[in-house]
Amino acid sequence: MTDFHIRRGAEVADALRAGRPVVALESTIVSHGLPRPDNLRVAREIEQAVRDAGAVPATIGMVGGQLVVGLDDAELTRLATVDGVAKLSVRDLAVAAATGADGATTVAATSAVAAAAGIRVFATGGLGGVHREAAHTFDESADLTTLARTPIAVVCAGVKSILDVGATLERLETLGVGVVGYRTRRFPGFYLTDGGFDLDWSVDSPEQVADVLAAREQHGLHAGGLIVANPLPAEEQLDPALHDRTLADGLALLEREGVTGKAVTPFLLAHFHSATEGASLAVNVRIILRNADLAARIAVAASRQA
Ligand code: PSU
Ligand code: MN
Repeated sequence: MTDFHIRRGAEVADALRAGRPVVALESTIVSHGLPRPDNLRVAREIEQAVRDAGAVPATIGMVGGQLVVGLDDAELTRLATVDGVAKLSVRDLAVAAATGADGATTVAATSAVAAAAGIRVFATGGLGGVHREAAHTFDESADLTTLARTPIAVVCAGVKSILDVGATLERLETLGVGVVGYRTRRFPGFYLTDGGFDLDWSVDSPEQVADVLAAREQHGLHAGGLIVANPLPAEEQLDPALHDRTLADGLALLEREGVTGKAVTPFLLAHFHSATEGASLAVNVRIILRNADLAARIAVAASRQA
């Protein structure tokens, strides 16, 4: 029988065995969320941000049908530069493995693989969620349903502002996914500091997030994910007027060009990056680097408690 086991990179395997802090990172932002050639540079910077805060980065992706937790630099380069890298949600993983595909894992797939590999903390930019036309299109990211059953903490700047943020928060409640603000009681809106909705809970330190994870595990009552929503400082956000204009144009373009399904998110992100002449890209990179730093500090705090 062919061997489809998940491969851990050497450094990640050593760290997990020794109980040292590890942070999972996704590859869809690298292959589909950020424009070339910045994507590869940023992917390396994200890993460095995790290292600088004292944890081992484990970027997850699929290379030639092999699921890898902790891509090496050649593998990361391949997923960032080769054409035809598939966008893999959880349902795609087995088919992609069996057909020997190259693939980038979304938040959903990265969470599932990371949790299976024993990683408890994951950093990304913004979650997928309920799209604005979801009442008609039923377009809701599998990120939400996957987090309902996957025990991992995801550090993100809320959900992408291209989505219906209020509907996404309602779905997260229904699905039993925990949501805490990091030093805020407002849910962040990715490019924007404030996504327009209140949160019930706020935490103040990496240690407190580690306490939440410990309580969950000891109670054994909550099997799903925990979203740690880390907003950009207001002075670093995308200009809200520019944001709203760009989004309105992007949604109109989406409709005109008939873009649907899994192409929607990459299309809108690419539109932002070109229409704002790189301003949204700079903000996007800041978001990810800040989340990588916080995730690493949470992983360090959690490993000290163990
Ligand atoms: N956030 C970003 N850039 C991205 C994504 C999120 O800043 O590229 C990706 C994530 O991988 C997320 C996916 O899981 O978009 C959601 O896609 P969809 O809406 O098709 O589920
Ligand atoms: Mn979708």
